[in-house]
Amino acid sequence: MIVRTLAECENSERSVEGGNWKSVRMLLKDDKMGFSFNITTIRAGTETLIHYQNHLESVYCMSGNGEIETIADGKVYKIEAGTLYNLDQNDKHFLRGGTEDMMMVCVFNPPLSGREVHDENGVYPVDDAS
Ligand code: 9YT
Repeated sequence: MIVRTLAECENSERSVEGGNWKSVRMLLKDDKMGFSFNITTIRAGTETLIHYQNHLESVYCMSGNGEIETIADGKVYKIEAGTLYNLDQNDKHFLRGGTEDMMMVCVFNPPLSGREVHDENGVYPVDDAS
């Protein structure tokens, strides 16, 4: 059994600062669940280019507001509390914070391994180590 609280994870190496966002990584690859589980804050008024070429991600908005634009087709989707979006096509996108910070639950498959931050193309590296 693995039990952790957000408070203890926030005050540890699990808290990763990304500039436009902060990610508290409550479950990681070495927990061997097959996915990672993060609580992410997307800061109000920011725009981030993201392209998870090596990962699928589901994102559930708990609070705040913003939008996501998929670059391939230019579609813009509103995000508010209760919205779940899924990058099932490794969709390249802009993620924009609205008038308030967004608090998101983020699940990655394959799992993140720890301190990943986006490269200049919005990509997280693949982790080949077993
Ligand atoms: C929604 C999103 O992808 N935000 C960037 C941070 C990421 N969720 C992470 O590393 O937890």
